Amino acid sequence: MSAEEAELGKTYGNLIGGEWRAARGGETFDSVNPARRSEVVGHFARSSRADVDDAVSAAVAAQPGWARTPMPGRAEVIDRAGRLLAERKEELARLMTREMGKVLTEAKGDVQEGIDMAKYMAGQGRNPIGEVVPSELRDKRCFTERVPIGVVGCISPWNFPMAIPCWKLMPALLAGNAVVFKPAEDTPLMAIRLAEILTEAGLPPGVLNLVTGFGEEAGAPLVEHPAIRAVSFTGSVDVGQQIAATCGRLGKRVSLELGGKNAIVVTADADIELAVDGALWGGFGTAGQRCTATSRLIVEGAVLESFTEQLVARVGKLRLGDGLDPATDVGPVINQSQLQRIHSYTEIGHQESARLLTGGSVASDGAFGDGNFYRPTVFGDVRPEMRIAQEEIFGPTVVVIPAKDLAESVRIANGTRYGLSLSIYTKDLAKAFHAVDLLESGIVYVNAPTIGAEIQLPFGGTKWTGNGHREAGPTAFDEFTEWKTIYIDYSGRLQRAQIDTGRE
Ligand code: UN1
Repeated sequence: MSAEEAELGKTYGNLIGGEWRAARGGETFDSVNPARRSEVVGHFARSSRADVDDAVSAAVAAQPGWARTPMPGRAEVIDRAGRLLAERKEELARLMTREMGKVLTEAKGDVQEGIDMAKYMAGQGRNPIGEVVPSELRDKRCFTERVPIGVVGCISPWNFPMAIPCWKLMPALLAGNAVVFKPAEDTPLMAIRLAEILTEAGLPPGVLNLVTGFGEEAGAPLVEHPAIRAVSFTGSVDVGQQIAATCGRLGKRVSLELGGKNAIVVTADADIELAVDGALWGGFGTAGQRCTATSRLIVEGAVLESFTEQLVARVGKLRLGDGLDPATDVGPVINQSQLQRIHSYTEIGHQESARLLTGGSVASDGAFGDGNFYRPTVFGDVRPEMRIAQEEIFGPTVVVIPAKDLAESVRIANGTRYGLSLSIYTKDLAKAFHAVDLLESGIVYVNAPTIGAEIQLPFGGTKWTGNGHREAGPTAFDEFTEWKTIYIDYSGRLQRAQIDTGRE
């Protein structure tokens, strides 16, 4: 047994007030390797309301002291965490591939995104946190300051088990909040590793608390807890709606990063080979399990045949397998219920009379049988209103939708309830800028696929994708801070704003 294998199958607790503890109910659940379900990655605390209550109490106790730590001091902790992530990048990435399934190069990219966020946030720790603004009165100074919200809840998805927790935790902590973190039940070990690293980096006990478990049992009590002042959630539209409703009722701030039905528009003048490269990476990278995954290809008639032919030939050559095998292009999907859901969309595509061009089945022969493998799938002859062209599949399935010109392509691209990431392939500068103007999404790419966001820019989407917030980039603090406006009058007399200003 390798040292890496010896790490598997251990039992882990929650992090509460700086201590690792089992769930109060004593129950656990397993995280298994999606490429080999017989391999148990670990046993994790199955938390319930009582554990959430403990975690929130620890956070409430720790938050004022953390908020009083100077921001550059808080930034030092994030900086050290970034260094530890970098030192352990390979080891963490390998563990991530075992727990989540993505191929090793992508798992390294996921850890790198966390490292990038740490570096960026550490730098932000010495940036201005407000502005001095002129007053209309003499001898009066006005300024603003960003202050922490208090205790915040972060609920993260399984598809980016290191990057997305870093997007949430690092700005939340740097801003001076205490956090209760509930990671997705499919990837608890990555969350535990991140919590260990932040602890080792010097985060005081109780500033970050981690509860593992399921949405209804641990996530819902976290969202409902009266001491949680803001919730940051990335996941499905259905759960996002429930969280938003609860937060609306309880008067809490909520930021949502939900689904996508992202598209690449391929114009007649595009570099077709480049567009096929983009469609392959955007559609089948991470087995299509990114919010930003390219799931629609909107192709102008003149290049439809050549584009589709090249795409299908290349998809047919993608190698499905264990993400730890360097020969693998497409890894497994996260769990069996997702596997069934992805296949149900193939059935829907058939019912809708779309044409299956390749894939369309669960791979179950030989070693595939122990994992959750779906063959990379392409549907042609797809009309924009079909369910396979409207609903998020979150798997290795793409649809090709014919369009006659740019105006129609843009209409189709904008014609879903989502607005995360849209792209255009063209050599025509004017078309590229028209697309930038007209595409209704938080992120637009030109001559690149819909995936590949960098952490120093805002990330998020319009319409059902979100509720107006953006993660990462200079906007990262908006989610996790309140603005405080301060007026200081040193005139020594009563000065009335709007009135004592010398105006009639
Ligand atoms: C997600 O799909 O949930 O832009 C996040 C990208 C990655 C992040 C994706 N940097 O594809």
